[in-house]
Amino acid sequence: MKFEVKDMSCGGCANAITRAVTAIDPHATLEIDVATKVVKIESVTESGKIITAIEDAGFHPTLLSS
Ligand SMILES: [Cu+2]
Repeated sequence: MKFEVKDMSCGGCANAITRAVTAIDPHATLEIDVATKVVKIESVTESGKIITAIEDAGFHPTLLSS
């Protein structure tokens, strides 16, 4: 699935998002582009739970495609 996270501005944000997602799915793989603010996530976890995890880390993701 693919998200836009507009309030992700640096590598620290990217790390926080990676930690949040891998905390709920240790097998998730993330591909993050801070410049375009796009986060691609490979995970069997439903998108709603991924969104909640990223929001709990303090960010506001928008689902672009699932
Ligand atoms: Cu940051």
